[in-house]
Amino acid sequence: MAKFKPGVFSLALGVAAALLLVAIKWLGAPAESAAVVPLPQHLSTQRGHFRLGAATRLEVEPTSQSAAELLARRLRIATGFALPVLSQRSSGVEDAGILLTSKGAHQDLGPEGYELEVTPGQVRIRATGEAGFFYATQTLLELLPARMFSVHAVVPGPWLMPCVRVEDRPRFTWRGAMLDVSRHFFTVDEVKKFLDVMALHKLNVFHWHLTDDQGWRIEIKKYPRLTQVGAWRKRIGFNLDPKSSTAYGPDARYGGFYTQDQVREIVAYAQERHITVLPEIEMPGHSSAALAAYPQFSCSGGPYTTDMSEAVSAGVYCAGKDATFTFLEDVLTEVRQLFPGEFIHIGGDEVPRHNWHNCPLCQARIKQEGLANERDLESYFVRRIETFLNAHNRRVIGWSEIRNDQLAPSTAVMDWIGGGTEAAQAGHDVVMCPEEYCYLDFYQSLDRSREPTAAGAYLPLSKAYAFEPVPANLGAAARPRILGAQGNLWTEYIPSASQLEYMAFPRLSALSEVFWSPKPSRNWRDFARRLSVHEQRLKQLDVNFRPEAKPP
Ligand code: TNX
Repeated sequence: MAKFKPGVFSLALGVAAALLLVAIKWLGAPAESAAVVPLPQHLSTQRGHFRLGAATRLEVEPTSQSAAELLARRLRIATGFALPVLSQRSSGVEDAGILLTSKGAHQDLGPEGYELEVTPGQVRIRATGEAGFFYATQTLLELLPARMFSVHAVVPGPWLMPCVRVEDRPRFTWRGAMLDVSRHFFTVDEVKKFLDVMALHKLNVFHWHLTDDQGWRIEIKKYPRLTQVGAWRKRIGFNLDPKSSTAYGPDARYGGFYTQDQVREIVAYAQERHITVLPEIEMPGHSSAALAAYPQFSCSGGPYTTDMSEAVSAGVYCAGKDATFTFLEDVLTEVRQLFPGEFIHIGGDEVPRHNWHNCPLCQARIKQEGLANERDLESYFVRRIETFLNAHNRRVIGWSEIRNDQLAPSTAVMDWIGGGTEAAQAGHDVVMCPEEYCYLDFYQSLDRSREPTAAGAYLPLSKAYAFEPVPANLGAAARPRILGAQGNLWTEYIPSASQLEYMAFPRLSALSEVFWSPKPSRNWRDFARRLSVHEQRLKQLDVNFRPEAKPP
């Protein structure tokens, strides 16, 4: 047997290391240099780089124009380059450019899919529609160095992208994030920043929880008291430090609201980023703010208040008065005109039905409609609103509790405490957001002393990443009914935008991958590697994320 010779061994090791270095250089960018979140369906890294420079041109056709213009605007902030966006016919094909074309795009990419090929001479994006072009540009940005996401000033290059071939399309069509602006108010600019970060994660539904017991946040012209009274409370509440928020009016009341012009501005801003805004108007429960303004639509006639420090029961509309339905239909008429999406969310969770038990008008309604009890009255309430919205070509979506045997076939259920499987089996579309995986108001650590006060439970990043939206007990035939899923940000304990970002990221980054990427590609270690790069992007974007990844 040959004797072990340390000199020969270290020589061999040295040669091997040198060969490896040469191989890496020869093969071009190592696979590690592409750290896209959410992970694309297929991504392979090739040799070499594309260098973005002041002379790079963007070549477009009408369907890719808007994505290219947004990209050019974004690139300009960090690079200082004013890249021209030119229609394909007017520019030479040989230019070292970024081409966004539908020519040769596979039809099976679907409306949101894209192909992206980066070679040293050209970046070629193919898609069949506007959303696909937009998502390609989000991936392209993530191929550039993280400092590309600088929001402040021009920073030094070089701007190299590794050569890659990407073929990508989402797993689910509903990839959402819910923001509760009732418990605490967030400004238009804060909402826009949230939308920007959503778009980077290829999320496409912004569920805007606009009304609840503690605040009504959307201007309704026909009922001005909703915002004059319902948008404000005496103090911050929830035992929070009054200084933890800046949402105070000139009279020191706490709260705020969006004018209809501001709502339109946000809807348009979201639309440009391929995000549908889903408005939620809570009913019949969670309605104290509306009832503080218009107590006549409650059973008792009030008083109600938005101020949690006073002992008033949670609000519920009176289901016995026709005037209640006229009021809600008027509100929904204005809401419908502001939001172009297919769905309107009508809440429906946690209805305090005991009020109805003691109300003569509700009891008369039960009798007159041949209903068995208050649970049936709740279904009647949903059905009446459903009929109204369906007649105006809108579909209804509501929380778990709205599920009953008589739901309109087009109504969708948002599962937070179960019922998703049953609803899907009964033929309803379903969006999954079970509390234990999707509630971003839960603690991120078991060491609560080092965390801001949060809702009681615990949802670590790794658990969010392990979420599976399709319920295990759902038969294959009903699986397509699961439209997708979303992360929910309830804000009882989140009084500022920076804390909102701390709770949302990176757990929403993990969820975005659950919603977008193929299930078999889910790999925690690989995600953790990409997250260390992604966190640098979030940092550049001034997002106050909770650091989770080890430095690269
Ligand atoms: C339950 S989730 C609620 C919200 C709270 C949340 C706190 C749902 C439909 N209703 O009103 O904010 O728990 O985690």
